[in-house]
Amino acid sequence: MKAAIFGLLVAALASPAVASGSHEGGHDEVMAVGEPGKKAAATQTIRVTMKETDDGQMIFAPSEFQVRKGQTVRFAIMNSGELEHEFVLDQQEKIMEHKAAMEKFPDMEHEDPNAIRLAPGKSGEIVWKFTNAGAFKIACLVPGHYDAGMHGDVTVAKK
Ligand SMILES: [Cu+2]
Repeated sequence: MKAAIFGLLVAALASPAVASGSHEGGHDEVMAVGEPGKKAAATQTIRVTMKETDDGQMIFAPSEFQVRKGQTVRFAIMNSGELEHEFVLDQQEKIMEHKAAMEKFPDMEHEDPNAIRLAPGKSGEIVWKFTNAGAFKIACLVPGHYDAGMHGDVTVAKK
């Protein structure tokens, strides 16, 4: 239900032409970045830490990732900061739509399979299958965090 509401908010922020289209629900939507993976199929675990730095930045460490098309990856994500953070994996365009929605509706919650929100000191995971080659992003879309440096790049090689 929350995901459905988020979909509507995103559609409302998009151009009118798109808003009348096929954005409702979102669960059956094919994502360019891939699809939820099966843990047993994961061939690699990538550990990612989310935190604030002493000089006022917010970061993912590491923030650059190389994977291959068809690969299933387990992201083991740890929030070692003092603020709540999230890890959202998507294509750049969707990240920016989502960022705008979060700035408008900061209390919005969502439960998408490509995202996880973690309280300070908590850890979690996303198992993801990359089905397309290309350049994708990870980002924290808590308002202000992206602009404080909280984003990274995922490059998916053809094979
Ligand atoms: Cu954050």
